[in-house]
Amino acid sequence: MNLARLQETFIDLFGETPRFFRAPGRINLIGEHTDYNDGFVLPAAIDKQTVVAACPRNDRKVIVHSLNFDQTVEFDLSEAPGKRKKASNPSWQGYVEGTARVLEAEGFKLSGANMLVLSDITLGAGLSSSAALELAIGFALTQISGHSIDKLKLAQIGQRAEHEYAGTRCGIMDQYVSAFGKADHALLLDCRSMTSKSVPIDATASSIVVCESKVGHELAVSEYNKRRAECERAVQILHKFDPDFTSLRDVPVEMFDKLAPHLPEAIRRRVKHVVTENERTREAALALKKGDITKVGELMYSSHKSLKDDYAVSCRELDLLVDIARSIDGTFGARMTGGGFGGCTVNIIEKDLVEYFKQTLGRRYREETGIIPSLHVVNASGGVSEIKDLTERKKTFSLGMRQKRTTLPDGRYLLYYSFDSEKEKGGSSETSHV
Ligand code: GAF
Repeated sequence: MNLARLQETFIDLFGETPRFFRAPGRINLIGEHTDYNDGFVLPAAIDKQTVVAACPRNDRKVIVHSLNFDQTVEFDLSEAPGKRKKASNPSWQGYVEGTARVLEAEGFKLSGANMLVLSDITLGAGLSSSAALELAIGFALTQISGHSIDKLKLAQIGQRAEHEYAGTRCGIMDQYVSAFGKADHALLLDCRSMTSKSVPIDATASSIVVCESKVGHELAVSEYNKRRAECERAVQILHKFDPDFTSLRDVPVEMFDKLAPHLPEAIRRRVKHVVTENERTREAALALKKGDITKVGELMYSSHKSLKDDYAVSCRELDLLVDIARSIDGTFGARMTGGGFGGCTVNIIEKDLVEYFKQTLGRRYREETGIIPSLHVVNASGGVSEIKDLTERKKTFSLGMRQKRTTLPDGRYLLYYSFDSEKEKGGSSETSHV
């Protein structure tokens, strides 16, 4: 679906001409599970995004229709939020209602709104579809209510919505990069000072390829929160040895080596990952700046190993994707990206060998697992914005995507999607198989 069609659909549903807002998903080159430890991350916003068409209403009702889910969410800002999540609420309601409620709690008085949402970020694939939704909704609501909002504030509001309404105690990385992303650049974000430096990504010789494993795990949120709690416990223990340790960011690798025997086994491994990952991330940013992609790739492999062995957030499918990628000519580096337990890998591939890489990885992953992965080249893009340019509005850049999932007895789930644009073109829809 293109934006002109989205506009027509909005007019059919709500009888008015909307304004358009967009916020991107992200990949993270390196720096995983370091953001909530005040550490360093190196993500890039990507050219996959969530678009929100929006108009203000005269009352305080917010009505949001998702074209991806073909579901509508409705709530009234003049009424207190429901205390308990209702089982009948769509899964994405928390992100939308949470963002609106937190905006109000932070002093942004909102008008009611009619909104239509369309995203081409695969949901639940580790590409930060939830942060993109929070940012696009938050930006749309503030703009149509006549407020200006600082992008850092918007990112923090999205993060708070995720904590309080979706139950994930996430860090700031996803919302920050969805707000501040820059075309052709990654951001080296210092999650303590909340400042970032943009690092150019030279796309002349290599490409970033995302590979969606099409698996996830029901336990991803609880395991994520558990890792965060383990890091907090580690800080409590280490603080006794040095009162300057207020987060794992403060622990240098040499100090970790000395203090490691004082930590319980599982916690020791979590800390090892975080302190070494912070070092790798700063090194990778320097290497990227110098155009040393071979070095960036080596650091990505080390990051994956650390996430697998010490942080224990990988899974069989992600490990397999990284192992296969590593054996293919033209691969500089590969690693899981995002929270883990499924989702996707990010790969840096020699530009001329991208098609070969996609075919080989796709075929071999399917042979081993029976699942057809989704592979796509992504480009670093800009952060949240209003789409004002009429020509951009007419441009086709967004796929309507419907998604279903099947939960397996062991708690893993498989994602199935179909793309409207493929159907429109008469092509076949894409599914995963076991
Ligand atoms: C998820 C979270 F939302 C981020 O804050 C970050 O912690 C990431 O997992 C792991 O690096 O995407």
